[in-house]
Amino acid sequence: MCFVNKIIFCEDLMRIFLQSSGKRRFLTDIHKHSLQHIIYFYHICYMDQGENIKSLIHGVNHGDRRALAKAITLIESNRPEDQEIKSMLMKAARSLGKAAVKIGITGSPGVGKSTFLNGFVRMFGESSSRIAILTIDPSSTLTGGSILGDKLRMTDIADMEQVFIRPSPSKGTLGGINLTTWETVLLCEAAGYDYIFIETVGVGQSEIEIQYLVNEVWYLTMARAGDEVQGIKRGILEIVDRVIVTKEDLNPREAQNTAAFLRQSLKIIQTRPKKASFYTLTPLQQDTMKTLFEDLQTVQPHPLEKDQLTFWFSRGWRETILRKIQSHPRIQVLYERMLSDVHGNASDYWSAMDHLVNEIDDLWKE
Ligand SMILES: Nc1nc2c(ncn2[C@@H]2O[C@H](COP(=O)(O)OP(=O)(O)O)[C@@H](O)[C@H]2O)c(=O)[nH]1
Ligand SMILES: [Mg+2]
Repeated sequence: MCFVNKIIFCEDLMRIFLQSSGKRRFLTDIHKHSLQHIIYFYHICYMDQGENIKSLIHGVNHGDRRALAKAITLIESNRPEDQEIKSMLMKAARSLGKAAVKIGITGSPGVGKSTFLNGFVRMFGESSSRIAILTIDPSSTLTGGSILGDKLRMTDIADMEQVFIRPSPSKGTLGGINLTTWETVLLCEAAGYDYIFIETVGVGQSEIEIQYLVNEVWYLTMARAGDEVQGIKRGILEIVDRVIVTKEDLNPREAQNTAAFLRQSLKIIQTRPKKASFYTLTPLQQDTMKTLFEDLQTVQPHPLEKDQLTFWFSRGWRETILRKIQSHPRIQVLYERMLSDVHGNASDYWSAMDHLVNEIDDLWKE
């Protein structure tokens, strides 16, 4: 049976199951999932959830990459009905594994982040270290999917036994770091990965927010002329732990100049005691990355700091409240009505907002 037929067969099977048990909730979304995911959701839906989570988490904890992939797929679900099982999964994962060395790789699109990871991670070679690479899927509205090549650039390491590569959806957030990315990191730690590299899209908020997810931020930049160096955003320079000037092969002298200029700038910008380290290298040539690789060995794994956890806690809280309010049927109906009134000039924006807030107040009192 070909793949499409299998999907159709599975869909029919699911339809019968769903209709017979009155659970229709997956019907509309069914076509979005691959065969594997359809079967997986069937399991989640119809088998004892506690048992399911137990076996899934057992797989994750014992290095089963498919179980890890499935667990990540589950936490990526936005469906309200999946939130409970998602929370069961994360509670179970929390007590497992150990802290990994977490590195954020940031820098403008095209600077060479994916190429760098491909070359750098290959240097782990036969070592026993296990490495997870999370790339924020740039298929967001922000980049229009123009830089979809992350995984393509990592062909040298994609088949390495100890490497797990996973694109993470940006979910429309500017720059793409979101709660799911944090939860994915926790799952990778539960799976016992020693190193977790997170490649950001390199634009928008993600450049700054990556600091809440990792032990170190590595900023990749290219050799630039003097004026262009001045254009580098101050925000990123304040938080960066290592500055890496890539594509040294194209113009070694300019690469050195860029590094020197940035070193001077950082002396003024960075107020903390530990200043950033500097490297100029060519991701396509392994020998240029040796020093950085040796320096990585001195980085100790540790869990996120209090201020990092505060960031995720407050973001999670905001999202939870929002979901709760937005999903209330009365709010949903009123929202649609208010929006249409504003479109049709029957109401102004401020009065519409007043109505919505009053409705929330009423719900609050009930
Ligand atoms: N000459 C040269 N080209 C490079 C180097 N590193 C990356 N590139 C090229 O730069 C382009 C963008 O690289 P990519 O890794 O996709 O950048 P990303 O968007 O930051 O992930 C690709 O065409 C790479 O082949 C390098 O060290 N030297
Ligand atoms: Mg990339």
